[in-house]
Amino acid sequence: MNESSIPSDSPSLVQLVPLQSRGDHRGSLVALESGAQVPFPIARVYYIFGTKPGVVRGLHGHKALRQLCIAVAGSCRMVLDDGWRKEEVWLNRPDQGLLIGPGTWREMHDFSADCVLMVLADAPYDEADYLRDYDQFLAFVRR
Ligand code: T46
Repeated sequence: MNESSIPSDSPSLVQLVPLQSRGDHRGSLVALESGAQVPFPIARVYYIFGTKPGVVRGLHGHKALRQLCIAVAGSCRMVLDDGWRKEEVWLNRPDQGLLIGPGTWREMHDFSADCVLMVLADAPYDEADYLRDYDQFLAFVRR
């Protein structure tokens, strides 16, 4: 298979989910529930903060994990790669989530000093689900 065999109507790798912000005179609130804004059962939540300047995080794929990533403060640039094409998106809104499914290589770049990236996942942490070597990732998605 080569790049010409990718259907021209393939959906974008960047799947953004709007998260309703309930604002009033006091400020804003976003609520996340499985089956509503989050299209999977939430099994784990983690957040990344204090990332040092110039650091790139991620650099792996997952075999089965689904996740929703939200920059609840600050910003970072997410690069997604399905083994055929790459797309990128800035995460910089607490009222927007990025869905990342299995078989997607992800890299996080350009973290602002105040970035807090919160991630909701559909499974507990399992190192066996990671594809941390790019060639192994390619073999997985092109199998
Ligand atoms: C992902 C991107 C967006 C745990 O012990 N439990 C956890 O739930 C997680 C996520 C990580 N860890 C340990 C594993 C490593 O020793 O924390 C350490 C840092 O994890 P990692 O280097 O995988 O972090 P990132 O920022 O490169 O990637 C993370 C997630 O691991 C990954 O699933 O999609 O954020």
